[in-house]
Amino acid sequence: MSGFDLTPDPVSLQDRFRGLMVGTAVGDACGRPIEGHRVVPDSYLDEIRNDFTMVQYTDDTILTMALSESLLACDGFSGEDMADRLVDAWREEPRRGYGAGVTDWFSKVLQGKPWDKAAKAQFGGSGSYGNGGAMRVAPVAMWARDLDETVHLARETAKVTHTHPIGVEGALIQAVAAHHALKPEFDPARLIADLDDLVETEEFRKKLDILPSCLERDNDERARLHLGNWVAADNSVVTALYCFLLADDFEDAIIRAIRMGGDTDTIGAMAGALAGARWGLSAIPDAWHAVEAYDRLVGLADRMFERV
Ligand code: AR6
Ligand code: MG
Repeated sequence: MSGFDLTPDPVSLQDRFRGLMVGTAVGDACGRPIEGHRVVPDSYLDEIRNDFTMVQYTDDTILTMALSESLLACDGFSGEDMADRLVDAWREEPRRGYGAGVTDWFSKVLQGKPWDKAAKAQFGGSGSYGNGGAMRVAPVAMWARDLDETVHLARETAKVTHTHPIGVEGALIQAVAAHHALKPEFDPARLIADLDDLVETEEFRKKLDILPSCLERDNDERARLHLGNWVAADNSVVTALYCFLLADDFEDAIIRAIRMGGDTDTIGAMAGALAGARWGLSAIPDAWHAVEAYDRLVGLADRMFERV
C-alpha cells in the first residue's frame, strides 16, 4: 500500500522522482568547478545558465546512486550491503572529491575492519560531522512510505559512515525536506514544523531558529554568515534548504546554491535534490540534461517509482 498522496498533481510523482535524482547531479556538477571559492563571480553563474559544460559530478552523486542501488537490491536498508557499495564506488573512482575522513573509512573497511566500528572510530571516536550523510540521503524519501520511515532510514544510512549526532541529523533534515518536496502540495510551514519537532542538536536548533529571518531578508551574505557554507553538516544542510525555500524554480535554486560559495558541489547537490523533487525533471532546463550518467539516474528513479 503506497504512503504517497496520489491526489491529482500537475507534476507527476515519476517526474518528481526523476527530478530528485537528476537534480542532485546537476547541482553537484554545477558546483564542482568552483568548490572552495568564497566568492562566485556572476560570469560563472552566467556560464552555468547559458553554456552548460560542467557535466561531471562528484562523490555526492556517486554515493546517492550507490545508496539507491542498495535500497533496491536489498528491498530496504542493509548496512552491510550499503557499506560494500560505498566502498566499491570509491575503489572504482577514488578521485571524485571525497572527504579525508571518509577516505580513511573506505581504506579501513577495505582492509577488513567492520563498517560500523570503522564509522564510530572516525575522528578519535567522535564520528564524522561532515555533510556526507546528508548529500546522498534524498532517495530515502522516495523509498520510505511515510515520515517516520524517512527519518529512520535517514539515520541508519547516515550512520554507515557518519555517527556524530550532527552528521546524522544533517541527513535527517535533508531527508525530511525531500519527503515534503515530493508532496503534491508542498507546504514549507509543515516542513519547518516537522524539523522543529525532530531536530535535537543545539547546533541545528540554532540554524533552524535563524532560518525564518534569513528567508525573510533574502540576503545571501547574511545567510552565508548565519547558516554557513562549508563541509560540516551544520554549516551546509540548512543553507541548501534556505536556497530551495527561496527559489522560484529549479534553475533559481541551483543558482542560489552555487552563489553561496564554499562547499558548492554539496550545497548544490542538496538544493538540487529538493528542487528536482518539487518541480520535477520536466522543470530542469534541457541543457542540464547533459549531466553525466543521466540515463542511470533516471533509471534508478524509475525503479523506485515502480514500487509506489
Ligand atoms: N572532527 C573534526 N573534523 C571533522 C569531524 C570531526 N568529528 N567530522 C568531520 N570533520 P568526511 P564527508 C571535517 O571526511 O562528510 C566532499 O567534498 C573534516 O575536515 O567524513 O563525506 C563532499 O563533496 C573532514 O575531512 O567526509 C562533501 O562536500 C570533513 O569534515 C564533503 O567532502 C568532511 O568529513 C563531505 O565529506
Ligand atoms: Mg562532492
